[in-house]
Amino acid sequence: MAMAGESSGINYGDCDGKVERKVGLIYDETMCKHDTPDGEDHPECPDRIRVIWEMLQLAGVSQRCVVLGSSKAEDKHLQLVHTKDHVNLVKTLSTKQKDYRRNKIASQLNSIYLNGASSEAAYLAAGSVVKVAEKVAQGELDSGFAIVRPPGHHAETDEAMGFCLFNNVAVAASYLLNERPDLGVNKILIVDWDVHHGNGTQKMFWKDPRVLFFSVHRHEYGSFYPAGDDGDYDMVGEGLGEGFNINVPWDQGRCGDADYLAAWDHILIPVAREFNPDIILLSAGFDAAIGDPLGGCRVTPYGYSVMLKKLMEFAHGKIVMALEGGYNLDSIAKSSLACVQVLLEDKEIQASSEAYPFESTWRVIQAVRKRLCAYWPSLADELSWKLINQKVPTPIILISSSDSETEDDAQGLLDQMSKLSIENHQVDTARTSWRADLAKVDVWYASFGSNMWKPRFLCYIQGGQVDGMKKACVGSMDKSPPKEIVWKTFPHRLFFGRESSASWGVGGVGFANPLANHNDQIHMCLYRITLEQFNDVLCQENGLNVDTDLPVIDLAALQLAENKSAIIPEAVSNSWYGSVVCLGKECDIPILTMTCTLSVFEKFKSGEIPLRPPAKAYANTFIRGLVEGGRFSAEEAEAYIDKAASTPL
Ligand code: Q9C
Ligand code: ZN
Repeated sequence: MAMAGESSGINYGDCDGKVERKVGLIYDETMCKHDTPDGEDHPECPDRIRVIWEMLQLAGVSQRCVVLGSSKAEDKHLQLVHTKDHVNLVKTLSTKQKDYRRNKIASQLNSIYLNGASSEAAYLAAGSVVKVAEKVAQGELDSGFAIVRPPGHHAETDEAMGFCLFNNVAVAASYLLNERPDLGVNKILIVDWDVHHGNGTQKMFWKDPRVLFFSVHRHEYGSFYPAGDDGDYDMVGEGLGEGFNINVPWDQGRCGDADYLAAWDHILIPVAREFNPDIILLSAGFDAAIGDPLGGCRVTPYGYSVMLKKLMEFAHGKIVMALEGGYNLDSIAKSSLACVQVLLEDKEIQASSEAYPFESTWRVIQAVRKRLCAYWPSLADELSWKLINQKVPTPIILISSSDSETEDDAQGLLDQMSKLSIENHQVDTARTSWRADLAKVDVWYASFGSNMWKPRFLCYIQGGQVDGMKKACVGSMDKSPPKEIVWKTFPHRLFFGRESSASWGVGGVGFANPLANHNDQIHMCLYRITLEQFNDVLCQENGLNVDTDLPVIDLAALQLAENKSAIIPEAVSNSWYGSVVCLGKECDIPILTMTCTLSVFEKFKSGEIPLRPPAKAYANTFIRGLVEGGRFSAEEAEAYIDKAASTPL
């Protein structure tokens, strides 16, 4: 029997018989003892690593990993990146009698607290990252996650700061390069996705071409912690290390999956391909996560999982994750779980949770590419106009967006609107031209609800109202009927929810999980219509006016949906059918469906939004669709609905 503590990861293989990747984990309750001396609340709290560990256990994921005991760092390894004085300072914090001295030291440092357990925790945090890194480099593990605190990336050679005592990741990198030539690690990529700049790590490898340091962080022109110019994009390294330091400094604080993935796709991934690292160390702070009280950004667990997955194509997947920041307990637990699932290679990466990068994101990405293209030729090409203009704001959206929480936003909105009236001419041109363009492109609209009944769907094309509907549809501008109809099944989950809807009254209506799952099956009726018509259907489904100046889904958005499998156009992002999911292709034409966004799906799942059996009239229409389409007998159709309505998500 496996003992608690050292090594429980036995490779049973999964049901397909393929052997799982060996993923190492280190967690040690001793690191929870580092706390504020007076018991005051602090965001960098002991529960941070506890909740992560508990989540991995609850999800049954830690049981599939190789769990290692923690280790204390050796002084000589710490001194590869820190001064002797700094190491001694942290070491001598430990003795009980020195409360007063500890508080005095802490008060002289920037954003540091200390108690009697801080020293031991700092030694364990650094030593644990070293241990995982050694085992991954050695090949004993495929990858690993050191769930440690205190964090490390702000700690400088001779100074603790920003909740960090030793620079855990830097110690591990330096250990591999300088102490273990036998392991053959000559090039290390350090990726720092903590929302703060990894100032300590940057300085430690500033002139070292063996370490490519990449940090993406809030910067806001030097006002965000740690304030100053260090995190700017023109800090590229010096001497032999010139070009081996890459900063992506966000200039505003609301970045999410789309922004981070844009930085991945257009900076980090092409550079990583050129650099070709032997191993990747990940300063995995989760304070850019949605809900983080310090970060303010909006990266979802899905976003983190995609960022990580994209890194796994390098260094034979040798990735060492080390926890840095992250202060929303729920967010860091979920994000960590998503990442470990990726390391175990058992998570399907599907769908997206956000529409488009901010305009400022493209500005930053372009500035970084320009500054670094001399060192990394893959950054030299100009980004296409189409790519950076994929945002589709219309005046209607801006007004209906519930997102204008700050004065800043309100001002931005006003600015945009005044611009619109000045540039009215342009808007008029757009109004007349987009329809003609999109009328030339065909898509399959895949319906899974009442629209499977053709007469009901035709209300969205020709206008009108069938039996059971509480209100009429205006129809599309182009009233031509669908060119073709086919039926197919897809691996998505059908469910019914909401208290009531405008079209059907009291009771649920149909949704599909925006994410695919091979255990699920949904029946869909595919109508071949033009992209212009699809826009009008999407607007009607979401209660928007079809007479918009700009399309909700233009060609660039269609392209994006095809690549990313799902997008959330801003115009419908707050509506029930706010996510457009691309299910694949049929005869080389993209199949699009519309359903709720992933975040709304999560609310259905948690019960925050009610699951409800379908409204009577809705169910009847739904059944007629399946029966008249030749898919099912009436009994089978009813059973299909009953099952979807009674199985929990
Ligand atoms: N006005 C990490 O995430 N904030 N450190 C201090 C002072 C410090 C964050 C604000 C934030 C440190 C590892
Ligand atoms: Zn941070």
